[in-house]
Amino acid sequence: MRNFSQRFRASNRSPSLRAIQYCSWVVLACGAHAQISIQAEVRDLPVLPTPEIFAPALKAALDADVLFRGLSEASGDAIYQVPEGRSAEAAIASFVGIDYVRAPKLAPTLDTITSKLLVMTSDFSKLPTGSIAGFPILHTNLEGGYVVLRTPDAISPANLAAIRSTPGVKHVQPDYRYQLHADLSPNDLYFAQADLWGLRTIGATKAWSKIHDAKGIIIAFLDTGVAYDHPDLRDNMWDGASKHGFDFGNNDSDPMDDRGHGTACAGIAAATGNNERGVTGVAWRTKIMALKVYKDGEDTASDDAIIRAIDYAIQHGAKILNCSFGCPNRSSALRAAMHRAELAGVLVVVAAGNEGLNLDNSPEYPAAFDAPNIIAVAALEDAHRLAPDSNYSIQSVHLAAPGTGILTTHFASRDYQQFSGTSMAAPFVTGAAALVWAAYPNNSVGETKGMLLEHALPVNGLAEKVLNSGSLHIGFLESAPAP
Ligand SMILES: [Ca+2]
Ligand SMILES: [Ca+2]
Repeated sequence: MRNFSQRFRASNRSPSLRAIQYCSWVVLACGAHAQISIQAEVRDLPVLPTPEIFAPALKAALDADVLFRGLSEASGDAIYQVPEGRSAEAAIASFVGIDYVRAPKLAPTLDTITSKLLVMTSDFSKLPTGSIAGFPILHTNLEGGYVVLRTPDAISPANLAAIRSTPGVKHVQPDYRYQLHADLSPNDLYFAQADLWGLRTIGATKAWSKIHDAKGIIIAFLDTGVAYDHPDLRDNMWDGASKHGFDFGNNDSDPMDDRGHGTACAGIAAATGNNERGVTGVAWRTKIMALKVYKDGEDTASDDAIIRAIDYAIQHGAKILNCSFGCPNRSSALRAAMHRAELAGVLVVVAAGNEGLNLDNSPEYPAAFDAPNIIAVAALEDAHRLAPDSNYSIQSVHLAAPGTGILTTHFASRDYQQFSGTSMAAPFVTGAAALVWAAYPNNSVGETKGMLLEHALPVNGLAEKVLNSGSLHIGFLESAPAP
């Protein structure tokens, strides 16, 4: 599993810089004011540097002869480069109170720099048409409240300032990249040897005694696509479009899975149940909307693709969005899309991620958004323990669900395989939410989320790891009203 910061982690050979593994500046615009902060990861230092510590350094850096190279595609960080002919140490010495890590040999390559900016506005009519500050507008997202600008791989501070000061511009941000929380290596256990421990752990058989179908509930999977012709999925595909969804990664109408992740997630929540075949989802009958947000072969998705998928889901009646991606940067554009989902009564289930991190210290979005319609999910290794590589947080991860050795639908063979990770845990909650809504159709999004959290089973191994120390349990549905 790749980690964002590893892409930038320095192998810095300067002894004076050895302590700092990674450091870069983050530039965000808030309203009319540019707010500048710094991110750093430091090894072997007793105290982590904070943005406050770096603030004087930044002022000095901006005054110093250091080049602004552009915005990192992966993290959205602004990247500065020490010019040739000037030693990194000398440049660092001119910054007050900071060791600057990015020596010339670590200059960003093209693939780390974004060539797109999201320019948010509260009034499209005030924005110029065609281009902003000379940069062409690629497209306009009315629901999203932004236009996408094509910029060169390196954008100068003057050009950035020109964009920001253009009439109608409220906020400028990179088109952030979201890392798929995938561990796509299946562990090759065949169906006959597998058991569906996850479904038992969440009390599914109890719930099913009263309710097992959620026929009217549309679940959107924002993922690598879905193998909509899989024999255990095809009867549950949403039929609102010819190909059961849309491909926002490649901008085509066919969201066929090219990697298997989305197909695995869909099977856990919504594989057809009681059809004498394969596995069953938490909900036996429901509607799977396939929203591919990754370009074929890629495992990062852009803000823009994700936001367009969210608005598509809202417009086409989805009740639940299942998301398995994360990014350490807080995107205002994505936060606004989550709010539109909330207003539409849409629940967003998010995998907490697989780096073994405490998200209280290393927030990752969308999991860490403080949004009333988001449920973030950690992964269980067994009924009593968190999986070692599951992220956790007592503030922003709501509950845990089975996420190790989960047998589900496989895209390539149109057969079945086991997968692990928080991506597998999230769709248990997604399927559970579909059943809750089928049983209580008048629930608000807050009521459905509340029922899932309230009935989570307290587990000792989850103390201090997730809110309420609980794991998903839907046994309470056995006393739901008759469908
Ligand atoms: Ca496609
Ligand atoms: Ca089945």
